[in-house]
Amino acid sequence: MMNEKKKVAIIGAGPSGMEQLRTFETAERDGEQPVKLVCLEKQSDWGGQWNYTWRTGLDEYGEPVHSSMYRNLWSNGPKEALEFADYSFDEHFGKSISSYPPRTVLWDYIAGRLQHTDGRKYVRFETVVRHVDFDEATQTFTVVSEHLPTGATRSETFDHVVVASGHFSFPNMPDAPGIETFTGIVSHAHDFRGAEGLADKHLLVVGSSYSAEDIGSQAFKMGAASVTASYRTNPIGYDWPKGFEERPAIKHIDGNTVHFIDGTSKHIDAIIFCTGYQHKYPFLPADLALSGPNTVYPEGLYRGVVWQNNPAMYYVGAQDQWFTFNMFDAQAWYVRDLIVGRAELPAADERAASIAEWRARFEAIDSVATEIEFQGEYVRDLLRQTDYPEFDIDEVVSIFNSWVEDKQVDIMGYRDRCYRSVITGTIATKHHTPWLQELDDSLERYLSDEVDLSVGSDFGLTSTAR
Ligand code: FAD
Ligand code: NA7
Repeated sequence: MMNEKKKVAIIGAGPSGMEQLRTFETAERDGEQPVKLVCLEKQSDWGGQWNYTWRTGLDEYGEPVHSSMYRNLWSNGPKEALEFADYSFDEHFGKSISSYPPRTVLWDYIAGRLQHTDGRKYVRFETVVRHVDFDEATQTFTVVSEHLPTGATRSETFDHVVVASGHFSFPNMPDAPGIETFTGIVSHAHDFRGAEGLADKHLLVVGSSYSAEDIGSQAFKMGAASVTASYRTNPIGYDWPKGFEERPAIKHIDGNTVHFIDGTSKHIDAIIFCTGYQHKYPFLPADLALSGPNTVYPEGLYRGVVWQNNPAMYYVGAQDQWFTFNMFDAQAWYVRDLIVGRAELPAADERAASIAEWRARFEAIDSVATEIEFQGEYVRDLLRQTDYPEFDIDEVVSIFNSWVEDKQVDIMGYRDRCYRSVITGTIATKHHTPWLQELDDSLERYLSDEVDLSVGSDFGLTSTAR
């Protein structure tokens, strides 16, 4: 019994789950496989959010559709800010590519790191986790899962559970007075799949964060008659092109007329609620489930990954995200090291003190810049605990800050900017077609050498890339 390998379940094979797989796969290549590993993934392929589906609502098995991504989605931040430190874009594509690739290209990159490894053998696809319980007597988790095509259920025990099921899937859908009288289409960003159908329509997006900004921009690109973004707290505040404007909160809706709290009103054909997502883990009992708002330092997680009330359970990717893939890597490396005993878990009171200290720093965040800085410090702290390859976090923070400025300068042109990789030093290649003119988002078109620099904005090289 003493020498038996620990059993570990990873729930979800999105980027976070795949990165957790990578940590054990790396150990295996180094000649050791310290655990018995199973990854349970409800979709038929890996990639999580990046695994696009045309479906909305329920899937072919009646399960809630996971991905909130849309056909024409392009990276909303520079790829240089998320690059894996142990697998560069240059290595994957064999050439320099632009800083803001479309969804298909990023999926290819994420999958590419595991493609030539044994990682996939650990994943049970089309298998949804139904329930997780912890038994105090045996100190093990029971994980009940269902193989969706056959309906076969399975109950297994594990020493550790890594929750990597994402938190941008269950819509936060508020009400609005009179919305039941609205005759156009009402939806949430989770179900948005493409803006072509919004051509010539007057669109209202509710919210003032990434989804409102990007879905509004997609609609503008595809020829919407107008785009209005309604904010609750602060406007997004960019210099929007003609036909794109911001208004405060909705007061009430009367048929196709939307009234705002500043006394103005507007004819609207379609409303998309871009009002964020809930932390929802329907397979977890309350004592194991993270809840609360989408923040860069959720309550109850030591070093952002260890469930304080039961430190045999971990969450990867549970934070709001500036850093993404490189942060998930740092988290996954640390989780692996805790599981295999390379890193030592402090006692409960020490962990509580650390959580309190980070939460105090989190409460002091008062601007976008300090939030980015905070997340950079968080990733740095994790990296110090592991042997994940070092990368220049200060430079990534500076890339994020330039990105924020780029959007202020030209919200419809920021994706044409180029940054320098902090991993390889390579400067991104300017994409052959400006984002606003590019209507083909396929991998093939993106990687083709066709050059069309005659149209669109020419923003040039950013200062950090020089
Ligand atoms: P997810 O990608 O959500 O993956 C979770 C996985 O868990 C899924 O495969 C799901 O099927 C599986 N799962 C869930 N529940 C169960 C269950 N009960 N049983 C089994 N499996 C389960 N990030 C960027 O870096 N750049 C971007 O441009 C960007 N754009 C985004 C745009 C949108 C619209 C959204 C929603 C997110 C975007 N993100 C972006 C953030 C994105 O969430 C992360 O890049 C990344 O996908 C998070 O990885 P994850 O593995 O933590 O979660
Ligand atoms: P976010 O970033 O969580 O933002 C949610 C937005 O919705 C934010 O602007 C909120 O305004 C707004 N919100 C929330 N509730 C309401 C109500 N009741 N009324 C009006 N506005 C509301 O979600 P996103 O979907 O934009 O982004 C999530 C991920 O998807 C992200 O990682 C991206 O990369 C893509 P607030 O400022 O709180 O007043």
